[in-house]
Amino acid sequence: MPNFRLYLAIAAVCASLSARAQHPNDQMEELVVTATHSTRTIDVTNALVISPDVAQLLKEAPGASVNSNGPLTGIPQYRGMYGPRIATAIDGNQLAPSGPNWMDPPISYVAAAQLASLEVYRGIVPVSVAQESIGGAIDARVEKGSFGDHSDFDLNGRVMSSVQSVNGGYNLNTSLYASNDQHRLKLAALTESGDNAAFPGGQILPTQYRRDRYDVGYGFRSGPHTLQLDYGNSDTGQTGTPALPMDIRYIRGDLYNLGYRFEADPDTAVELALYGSELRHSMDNYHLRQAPASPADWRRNTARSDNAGFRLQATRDDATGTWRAGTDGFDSTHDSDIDNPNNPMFFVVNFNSAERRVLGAYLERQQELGADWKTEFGLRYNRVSMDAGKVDGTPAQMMPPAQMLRDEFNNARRSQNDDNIDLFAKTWLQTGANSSWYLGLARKNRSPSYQERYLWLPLEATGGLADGYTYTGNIELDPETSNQVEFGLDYASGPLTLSPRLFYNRVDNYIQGTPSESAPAVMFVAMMNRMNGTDNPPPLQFNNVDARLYGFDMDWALQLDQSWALSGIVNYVRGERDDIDDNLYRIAPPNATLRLGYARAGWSASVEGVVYAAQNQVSATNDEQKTSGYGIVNLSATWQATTDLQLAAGVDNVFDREYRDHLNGYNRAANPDIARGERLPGYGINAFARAIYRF
Ligand SMILES: [Cu+2]
Repeated sequence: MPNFRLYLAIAAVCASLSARAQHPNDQMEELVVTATHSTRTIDVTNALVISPDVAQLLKEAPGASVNSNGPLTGIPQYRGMYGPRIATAIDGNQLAPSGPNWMDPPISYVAAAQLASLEVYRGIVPVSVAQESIGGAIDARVEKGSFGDHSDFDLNGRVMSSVQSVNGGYNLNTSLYASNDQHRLKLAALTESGDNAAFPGGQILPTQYRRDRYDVGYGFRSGPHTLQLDYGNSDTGQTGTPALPMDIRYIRGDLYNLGYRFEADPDTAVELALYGSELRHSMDNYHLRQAPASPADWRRNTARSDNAGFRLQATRDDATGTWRAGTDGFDSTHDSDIDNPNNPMFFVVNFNSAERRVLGAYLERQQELGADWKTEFGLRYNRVSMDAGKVDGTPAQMMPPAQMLRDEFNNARRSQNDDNIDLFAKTWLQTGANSSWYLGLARKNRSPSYQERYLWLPLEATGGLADGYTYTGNIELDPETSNQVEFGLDYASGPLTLSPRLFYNRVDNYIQGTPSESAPAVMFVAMMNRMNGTDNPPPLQFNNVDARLYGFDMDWALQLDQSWALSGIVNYVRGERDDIDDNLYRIAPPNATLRLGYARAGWSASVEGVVYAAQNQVSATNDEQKTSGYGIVNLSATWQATTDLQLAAGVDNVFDREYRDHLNGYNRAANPDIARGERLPGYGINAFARAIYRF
């Protein structure tokens, strides 16, 4: 474990520096481990979730779920939308995954132990928050330390460590901050790994994982100017993704950020960010899972994504509200090449410089319309430009249908431009001391992903849909346009708070795989079946259809007395096709969480029940399997042992219940305990412990 040695070296430096540090008068860690919400966002930063997958924290927010394809590859779902329909901002910056199947969703580049905050926007997302936010937005802020108030340097830091039983997983993170009134420096190191996870019927193969991460940050402040430089290095090693046809060999990322903030006067600020990332990835179907019997079927995929972006925003406060105006750009370029280590002749150029560029500008206003009435509205224009280079592959040199697909693709006009205009308006009306009514309206767009436009050969490279179908793209796709309305109430009276929301979302040109009408694509899959003795279904093609998503979600809390409290979440969403009689694929079933908590000075404990209904509203187009309902019970406790040391422990799935999470994919790897094609089980009983030490 060479990286572990580097981790220990950094941790030792941190520890020796801290020994000389002045003891900061830190705020005590919040003992409450549930989510809290404002009118705009739900903050899940302090949730006690032990998973290495940050996406799992989102389940603490009403409306949010996770499409999981492996231990590190949770794809956020919000109100039935997922993947590129949900914007993820890391310190405001975007990132496009290197994996054509989203083995590295943007949120996987957030280290849970280094979070300053993790928020899910509730419902309609303001246009200043993200370029494309048709289905929602997640805002992750990384802890950078804070400037001091005198010229001497203060040193402080945080060590967070956890272990869990279900996979023997551990996580160790050390962050060190040194700052005075002008400079702040951050060093952080993370290492984590785990073995294959257990479920009541055996093991889920392969679900081992390992990841290391290093971060350096430097901030400089002088008068009204603040400058921030950040570099992060993320290194994911051999990690299973049993719901996908291959497993991760590595995902290596370099992430860069340069931020500048100028406060012209107390009411006016200008912010500029320049950022980028270089992500390198390889995956295969033979090293973590049982290799295909025929050496001819071994596959390795090497992929990369190069991302660059900027944001320029001006904010001005006045007596009745705030103006926000800005411009932003994000460019990502993707390459993906498939080969076979047993056959040097075999190759497929899967994506060749597939580029997607979004340039945007927006204007947004928050306005107080009186003591009881406030509103927020805005307008954004995006120009989305996409292109891709020519492709080739051994199949196209040997099989006429693949040759036709290649030539058709290479001769097509692949350059595409979309002009998208987003609008939104939200308003809150306070009625009496306890109730605030809410109404939101929006029109949002999403241009196709590079997979949806440029996947030329029938393959499963679909941004992690994991439905088992091969797909081809469609260069001529139109952007999705959604018209959304949501309505709700925020109520707080004495011991009771609740915030129900009803939403309806009609999506024109929703991008969905439909049975392919491309004769060469259908012939290619049929020929492959004859050659390999397989019976893969005919391919799908990404096409524009119509869809609607609607439902209800709510979080609530009831303080019973000084120590006891009840709280919970209720989620219900339906996703339907509007053009034919079918359901949308991979939609979270109705579910509810009920938690009973006990808190006293210094410690707290909770028992939580999570109940999922069956999902029978499945997609016939994607041949989606139904899933039965289930319930599990989780226990946790937190103890503030000293001002500086917090200990927590718990047991998830206390009764070791065997269950199937509808949003887990189907098993694709050989496993004596789980048939191929069967939906992957949830983890069995998991005891865990976590310590956080501040110095
Ligand atoms: Cu991959």
